[in-house]
Amino acid sequence: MNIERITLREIRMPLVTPFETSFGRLTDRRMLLVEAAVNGVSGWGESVAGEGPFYAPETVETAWHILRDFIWPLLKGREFSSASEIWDILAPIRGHNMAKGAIEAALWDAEARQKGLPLWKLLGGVREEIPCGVSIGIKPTVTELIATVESELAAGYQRIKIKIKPGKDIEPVAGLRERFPRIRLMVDANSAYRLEDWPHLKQLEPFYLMMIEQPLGWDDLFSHQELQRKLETPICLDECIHTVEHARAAIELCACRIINIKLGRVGGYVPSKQIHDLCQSRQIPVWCGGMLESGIGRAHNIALSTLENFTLPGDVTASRRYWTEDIIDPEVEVTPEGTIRVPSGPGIGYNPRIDRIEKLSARKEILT
Ligand code: OSB
Ligand code: MG
Repeated sequence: MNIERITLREIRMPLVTPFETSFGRLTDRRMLLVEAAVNGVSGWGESVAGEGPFYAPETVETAWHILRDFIWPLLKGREFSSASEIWDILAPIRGHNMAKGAIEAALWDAEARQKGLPLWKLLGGVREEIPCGVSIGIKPTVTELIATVESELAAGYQRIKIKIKPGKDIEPVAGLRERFPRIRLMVDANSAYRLEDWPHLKQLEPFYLMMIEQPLGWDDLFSHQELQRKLETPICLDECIHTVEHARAAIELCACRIINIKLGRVGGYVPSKQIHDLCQSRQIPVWCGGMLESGIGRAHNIALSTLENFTLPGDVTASRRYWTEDIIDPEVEVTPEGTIRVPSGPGIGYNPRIDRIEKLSARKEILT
């Protein structure tokens, strides 16, 4: 394989409803798309970097810069036999996983298209249908939250995750549990608490949550170990796990009992699979996180979720939950049972709508 050309595009799309987390409120999404032209086919990837460095250190701007000024010079003119080699080729660049993950995923899509295979099969996926959960942003009132949960359950989703932050935690969880005693429920704090808050977090225990996602510092494994010792509820790590080494440390320290894998956060399919395999060997279940992706990133999350140890429902949902009109054809749909049927076409199995993508592009750069 040889990359003829990379096209970077930045698209902007308004969210159907604003999404609030402990680190901010989002009404629009800026997304960097990578199109890689490889021996006559196009592969697509999406960088999940946000507009600001508030979930992780990278931003749309840093990802663009790293892709253009450092990643492309390493890849340009280089012969490789499979996308599985890209992660090692990019090793001289430290960090910048969201930039690396976007191009790596695009090259996996290209390789699968070239071979006429669905990407999930090329990756060794085992599941033709994936279980889906939803992530619900912080709502102004418990009444609104309950109404939202009601409609997501009616749509079929198998588990509910709500975002929490100090002051918006015990009350919404208690309210939901009272109304929905039997649903699979979890919370995500996006690092909004400190270890000293543990007695407060302890108050969540009577609500038998499936897990508490990333309660403490975004890079603080040690405090999560201390907290997990004090809690019965499993801790799931998201932000903290950006390498397989961090995953190993988290598991050995017992800093978590579940890991959320995001392609962008860890740098692509090869590191995702390494973390997946490590977790599987240690009986740590994983699930696929989401970053409010457009259809391109969403399609990649579906492919990733077919790997064997993705046993818990992920934050992988229908296009219409976020977008009035997605950039892929067909859009991602969820069955009444709360699953997504994995597509059988080549590559990611959804077709990028190039006209629409071009129209939405605020910026474009072709690297040759
Ligand atoms: O922590 O999982 C997170 C969105 C943006 C940044 C971080 C997170 C999220 C979500 C959304 O929870 C999940 C989705 O895409 O549906
Ligand atoms: Mg999270």
